[in-house]
Amino acid sequence: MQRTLIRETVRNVGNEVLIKAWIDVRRDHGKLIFLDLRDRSGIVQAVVIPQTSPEAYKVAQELRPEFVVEIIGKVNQRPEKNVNKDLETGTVEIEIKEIKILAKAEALPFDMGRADLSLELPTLLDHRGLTLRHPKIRAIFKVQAVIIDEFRQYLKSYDFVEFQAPSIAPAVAEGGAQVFEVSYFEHKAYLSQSPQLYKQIVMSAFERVFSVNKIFRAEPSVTTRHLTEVVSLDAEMAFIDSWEDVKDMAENVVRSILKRLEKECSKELKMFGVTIPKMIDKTPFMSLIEAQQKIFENSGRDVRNEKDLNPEDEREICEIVKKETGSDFIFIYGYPTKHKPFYVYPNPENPEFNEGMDLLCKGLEWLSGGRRINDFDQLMTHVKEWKMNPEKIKLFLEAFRYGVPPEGGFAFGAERMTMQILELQNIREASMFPRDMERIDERLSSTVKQKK
Ligand code: AMO
Repeated sequence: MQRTLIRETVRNVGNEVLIKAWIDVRRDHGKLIFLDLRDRSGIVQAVVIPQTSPEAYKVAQELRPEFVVEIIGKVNQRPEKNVNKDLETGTVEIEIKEIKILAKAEALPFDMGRADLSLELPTLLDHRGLTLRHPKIRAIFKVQAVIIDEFRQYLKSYDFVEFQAPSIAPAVAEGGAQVFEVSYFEHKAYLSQSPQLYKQIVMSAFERVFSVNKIFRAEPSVTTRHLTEVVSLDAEMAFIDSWEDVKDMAENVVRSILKRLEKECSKELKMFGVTIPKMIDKTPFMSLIEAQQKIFENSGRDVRNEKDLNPEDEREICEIVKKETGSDFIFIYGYPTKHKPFYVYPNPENPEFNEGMDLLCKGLEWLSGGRRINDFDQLMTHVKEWKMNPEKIKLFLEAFRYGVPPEGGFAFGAERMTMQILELQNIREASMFPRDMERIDERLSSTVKQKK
């Protein structure tokens, strides 16, 4: 007999089916045993009746959650009053005839059979091998997979070519001290902070490129929005007229991701009780200076001379924009040139500020990007001013020595986007195996304690 997936049971009323699944929940009602069966497609309720299936009843008595079974049973329509509206298969019930155990499971360390898995974050992550099986946890990563896939699909449809950037780099792309040094034979090397310089090199050959890469940031603090290993969705495009072309492409990518999530992940969004953030027809944008002025006028907080927005500023400006326009998104552009990486294009009319941009959503930065310097001489001036060693980036510089069109690009973190769309409290929930200062699967803090 061919296997029937659980979501197909509703189309098999009256038929005998073979189901291969995990036991999600077992309820022993004395006379009857109810089993919620779970496979990749969903959950269905099944019942074992001792009078009609004594053998199966005997097996059902020893079952526990997470046992893996193969069952043969008949799909029955449930009477109207027993329909479970919360379950996709809530109109049917499987009457089990035979059960075969494929794998046993030990008693679970916690209850996994509820709609919400209400565990403390460390427990959730320490038991990832198990908690990942919970439908609500899997929903997070289904959403993330759709985000990444739509990023790819959309850019491919606009002629962008995918490439793979290396993870071991000879130099620091973004500046700053947030890098992991690796012991690379006799040499100094770093885990890549960003595929930035590589995507610019590859763009100079292909015009339009993107990558889905891991990036590594030695973020020295423990926050709810930072990881040390991030899935970075990067794009770069040539022949732009201004940074606004980059902004528009970034906006279109995000818009198409949101649309696809609405279409394909309505079940997952419902599980989290969330709706997609509102992206209006044209996402508003303003300069950093304008944003700081608005914050000052709104709350009297004077951040007008700061070089960037801090998390509180990001929250406040998003609230102001939401009130004024209804948009959950805002682009902020024009950061102080000196405080950003050397490759960002300075505004020709006011070179103290650059043509870099960030996209914020409901108080959180999703994306960074902007126009880059494409003129070789201008780039070399920046390399000197930023006190960089040109030898370390000679591959990059060579590309620009030989003609690169006006260009720009952007990147966003898949986890940040997932976290915020599902309104998760902590970015670690949006990373399957998160890396942070305290965790590389094992908890570093507890390991350190054990060693003492
Ligand atoms: P930036 O450093 O702003 O820009 O990173 C781009 C996006 O990556 C995500 N991100 C992170 N997510 C979680 N934890 C972190 N530690 C973390 N660091 C970054 C954020 C952020 O908006 N080269 C530029 C991009 C470009 O200009 O194309 C860059 O790396 O969502």
